[in-house]
Amino acid sequence: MTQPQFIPLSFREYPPAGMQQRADEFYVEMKRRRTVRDFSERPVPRHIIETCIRTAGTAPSGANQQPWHFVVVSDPDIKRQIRLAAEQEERAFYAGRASEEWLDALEHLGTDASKPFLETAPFLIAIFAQRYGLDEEGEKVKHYYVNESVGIATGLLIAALHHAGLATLTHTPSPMGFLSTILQRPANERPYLILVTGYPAAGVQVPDIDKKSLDDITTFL
Ligand code: IYR
Repeated sequence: MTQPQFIPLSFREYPPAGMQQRADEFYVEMKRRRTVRDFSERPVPRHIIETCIRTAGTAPSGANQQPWHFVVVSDPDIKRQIRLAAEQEERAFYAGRASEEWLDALEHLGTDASKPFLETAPFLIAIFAQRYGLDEEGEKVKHYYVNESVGIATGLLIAALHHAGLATLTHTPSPMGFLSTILQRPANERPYLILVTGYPAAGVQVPDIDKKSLDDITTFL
């Protein structure tokens, strides 16, 4: 075993008032975030996406294995293939694969099997979870807490894109196996979700829903 190496922590402390202000400002910014389902075709510079993915890549992960891969799709032809495959699954979902209970739970969102945003939005970020890693010899390396790790990275990516001034949609057609085929991903990777991003379409409206209160989501002991 090699000895673990340690370096000084780069940590910033703020005076209490500064902490409160930072916490407040971040909350105000994040609560403006809404899932958008209607995107503009306006292009977005690729380096914005690159920086936001770098942010996602700072996420903590099980044993620091960083079990994620981001496939950034802007090619119209590949976007079209994804749209067609996703809509095929969604048609089966809405026409009977989903239970009545599930469809009832979705009703207030007004979603259906039509997914034009998969072609309109300038970028689809397909996020893959690496169920296991591969070492230099191609041997399997066990990965820990894969779902948790990729979920945290995805959360950071959503926050980073929002902070940069872009709208997002977390899209999870189910099943999503077609993504591995279209995007030619290796067998150790499983599609996790598609993060659709770009500018919202002009005049877009969102469902009139709100978030639970602090009391509803918290217990202090
Ligand atoms: N994947 C489907 C259905 C859907 C499921 C959930 I859970 C949502 O929060 C929203 C939609 C679709 O994209 O329409």
